[in-house]
Amino acid sequence: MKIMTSNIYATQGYVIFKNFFKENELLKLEYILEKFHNVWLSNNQKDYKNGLINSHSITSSSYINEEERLFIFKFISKRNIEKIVGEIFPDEALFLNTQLFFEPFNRNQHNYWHRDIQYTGRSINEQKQKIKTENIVHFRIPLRRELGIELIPSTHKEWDTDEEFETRLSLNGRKPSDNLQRGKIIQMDRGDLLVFSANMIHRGLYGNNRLTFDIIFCDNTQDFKSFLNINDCPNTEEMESLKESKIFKKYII
Ligand SMILES: O=C(O)CCC(=O)C(=O)O
Repeated sequence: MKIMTSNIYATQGYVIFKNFFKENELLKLEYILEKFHNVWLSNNQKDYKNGLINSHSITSSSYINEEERLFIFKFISKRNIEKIVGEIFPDEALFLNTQLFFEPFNRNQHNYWHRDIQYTGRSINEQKQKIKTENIVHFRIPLRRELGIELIPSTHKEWDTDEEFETRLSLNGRKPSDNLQRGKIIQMDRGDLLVFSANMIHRGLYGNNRLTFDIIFCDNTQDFKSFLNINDCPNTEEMESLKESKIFKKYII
C-alpha cells in the first residue's frame, strides 16, 4: 500500500524527502542566497553579534535584483513543491514568507526548544486549541550538509509533556536548550527537503556552518493574512511568468 505524504504529515507533523532537489536546481538559488546573506551580514552586524540566527523576507529585499526575485518565486512554485503543499494542507494554502537560517556569531550559543506559536501573544489555552486547527509549515532546504532540526514527533497537534513545557518556557530550573527525552534528530544533506509544522516543538541544531532556506506556507485565513507583506509576493507583472502556479494565483488582484 502506498504511504501518502499527507498521512505521514498528519500523524507525525513532519516529512523528510531525501535527495529531493538536483544539484542544478540548487546552484542558482545558492548563489542568490549567499549574495543576500553577505549583504545582510554587513548591514546587520549588531543583531548578528547579539545572537540572531535568521533573516527573512528575501523576496522583498533590495539585496537581490528583479531577475533573482523572479527566480525565487519560480523556485517556490516548482511543481513538485506545490504538489506537497497541496497534499499536506487540508484547505487552501498561502505563501507567507521566506527565511534564511545560519550559524550564530557565537559558536557556543545555545539553541532553544520552542513552538513558533508561543511568540504570538496568545494565552496557553488558546495555543492549545489553535494547534489543533491552524497549520503553518516550513519547507526547509539546506544548502549544506547540516546537523539538522530536532523535533518532537506529533506535537504539531498534541500538547507538551510537563518536561517539554517546563523546558521551552524555562520553568522549574529547566533551560530551553536542555535535552528532551522524546527529541528526534532529523539530519539533513544538501538536496533534501524537510517539511515540518512550525506549531510542533522543535529546535535548530547549530554547526557545520549551516545555511538553510525556509519557505513558509500557512492556511489561507484572515488571521494569517495579517502577517503577510504583499511586497514579499509576486506583483501583477511577475504573475505573467508564474501563470502555472497554484500557490501564487490567489495574489492576482
Ligand atoms: O533552525 C533553527 O535554528 C530554528 C528553526 C526554527 O525555529 C523555525 O524554523 O521555526
